[in-house]
Amino acid sequence: MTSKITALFDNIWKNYLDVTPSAKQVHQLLGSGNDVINDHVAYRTFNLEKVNLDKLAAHLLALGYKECGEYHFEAKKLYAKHFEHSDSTLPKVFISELLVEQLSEQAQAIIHKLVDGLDDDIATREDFLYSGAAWQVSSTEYQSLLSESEYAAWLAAWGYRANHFTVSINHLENFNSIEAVNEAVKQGGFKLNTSGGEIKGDEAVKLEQSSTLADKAEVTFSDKTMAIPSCFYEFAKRYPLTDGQLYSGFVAASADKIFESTNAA
Ligand code: OOG
Ligand code: NI
Repeated sequence: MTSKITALFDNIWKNYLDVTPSAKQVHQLLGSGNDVINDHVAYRTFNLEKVNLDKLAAHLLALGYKECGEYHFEAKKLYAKHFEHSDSTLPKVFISELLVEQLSEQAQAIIHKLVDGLDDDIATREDFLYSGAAWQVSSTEYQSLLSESEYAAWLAAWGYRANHFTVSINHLENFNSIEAVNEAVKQGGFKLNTSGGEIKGDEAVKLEQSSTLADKAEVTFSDKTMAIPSCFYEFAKRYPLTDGQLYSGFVAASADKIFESTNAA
């Protein structure tokens, strides 16, 4: 089972690096051998039957992951869950879905057109979590979604791939604090997401997080090719609860700001 999971995350990581070259450099900058462990990987989707959160989660549940927490983001019109594996060296997975029915009629029409064209069983395919966008979207549809929901636009352009990987600061040998990680990343020439401050959360909520601003990569829209924000890299430091175990959940107020790492700079 573990080798199947390792192979899955290897594929997801390669597919992520295709559009996030900075992640490889940041990985090298922070790591000193085999100490770069992924705290979590994140996915985005629409809450439409064919591709909803549960369809993505099915891939993880089949590999022994368990559902562990749920989160609501009212302003961004999102719902999310996170999944954990009993093997704590495996990354947690955070999956959010856009509540499509809460968008304008125009945005809903674009999104339904994308998803309606997909095969009914698309989400069950073995490579679904690293398959990208199987639909055709035009740059005007992208811009139209962008004016209403950055999340919807990102998802229309990039589809099913990891939105980000996350370095577990707890496991790094050369770094102990999120401040030191942030300094090294900035010194390396990479920009951080400053929405809500560079550091989201604190010891009181048992989780500190920061992230790069997404790279830019070319998307082949149906009418033209254009470089837009792709994916980002996150850094997380977890603190122990009173039982000595590291907090394993997410913090909605922090996540709300992490979503903004794919905003255009
Ligand atoms: C997910 C944002 C939330 C976290 O660690 O709080 C998140 C996203 O940007 O899709 O990953
Ligand atoms: Ni994250």
